[in-house]
Amino acid sequence: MTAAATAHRLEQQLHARGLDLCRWFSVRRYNGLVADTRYHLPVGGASGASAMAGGPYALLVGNTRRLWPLFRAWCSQQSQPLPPHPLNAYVDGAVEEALRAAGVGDALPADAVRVHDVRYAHETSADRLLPIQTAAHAAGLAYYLRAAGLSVHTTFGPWIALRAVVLWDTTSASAASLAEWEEVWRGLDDERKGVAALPECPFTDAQQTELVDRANMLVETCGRFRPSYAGVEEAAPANTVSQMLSAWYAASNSTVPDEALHWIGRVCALNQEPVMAATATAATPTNISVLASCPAPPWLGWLLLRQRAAEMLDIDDEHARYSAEQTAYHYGRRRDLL
Ligand code: B12
Repeated sequence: MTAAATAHRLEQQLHARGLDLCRWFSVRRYNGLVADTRYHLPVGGASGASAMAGGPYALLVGNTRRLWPLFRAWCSQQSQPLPPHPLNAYVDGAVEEALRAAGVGDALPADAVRVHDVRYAHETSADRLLPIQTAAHAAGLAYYLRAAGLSVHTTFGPWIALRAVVLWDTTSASAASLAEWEEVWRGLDDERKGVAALPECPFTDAQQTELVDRANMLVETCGRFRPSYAGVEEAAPANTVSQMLSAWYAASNSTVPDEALHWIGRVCALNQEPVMAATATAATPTNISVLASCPAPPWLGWLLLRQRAAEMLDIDDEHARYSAEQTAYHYGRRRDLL
């Protein structure tokens, strides 16, 4: 298989597993954005020696809402109980399978450009943590509004997740293999205009201020909230969902769109007792009184931050936003939704 066909096949294989956002980026460009050398990626592969002038490139892998049904289907095929972090396990397996199917790992001859490492977004140990939002920025995939901790995509807005970075070793590659891959990467660079320039901020100054202020406030008020990584106890909810929504939108001088209100209601209710979930599942956009008594979950602010960002960018909710079930799982970690 030629290098171009291999690259194409890899992306196809990832896409088929719900990892539908793939972008190549220059490792040098990424390193150039990150002052802290602890987070730098090797420019030449495992040994760090540089073998290419402009490269190498790495492949950033992420997903939109498309992942959810495929992940659910995978869960239903697993023996119970599911692993402690089912989504991480799914992503690990999906990337490994895609690499195997594309034949880019150990199957390649020693003098070929080959994959030598995959850095997953969920690896948080000091020696493996990768600021993947910066990689997505370097790749032109999503603008990183650092002060609010948000990566936003042109089409999907904040409704994306970043999953992994695939690193290629070029150090022991033959000149022929190197030349072939350089051509692929050069082609990709030209083809995808986003890669040629860093993404521009899609928010106005006022919008940025709102998002950053909100994010800072959330860090102060729910700083203790650690949804998945540390297992720290969640802060107790102070308000009902309705009260919190009113306060947020009043402060933004806007009103929550009816359809978003319905969706938020469903997300919150799915995290409540089954009886509340059943009520909300049946709720229509005009029958959302259920929210008046539904206690605001501790993560609601983080969800509203994303919802506000999506509203500012005029994101097409129907095609971009996560389903209520997916959102409820990501934020509330209800394993019974799997
Ligand atoms: C640790 C972590 C958390 C922690 C702490 C978060 C924090 N911000 O401190 C906790 C558990 C609280 C958390 C919570 C959530 N998280 Co989180 N989290 C992470 C994780 C694993 C690492 C973040 C990190 O520590 N990075 C390292 C630091 C040093 O990087 P940095 O702050 O970006 O700093 C670098 C840049 O500033 C760069 N830099 C310097 N100058 C410049 C200049 C430019 C122009 C650029 C671009 C960069 C740049 O240099 C710095 C490094 O030296 C990432 C995945 C990952 N691997 O990145 C997900 C991630 C950031 N989380 C994510 C999400 C969605 C959440 C939650 C909403 C999840 C949830 N279920 O509720 C919540 C909400 C909290 C929030 N802040 O938004 C998503 C964000 C996706 C998106 N579209 O934006 C990520 C990317 C995971 C994913 N799979 O997609 N998270």
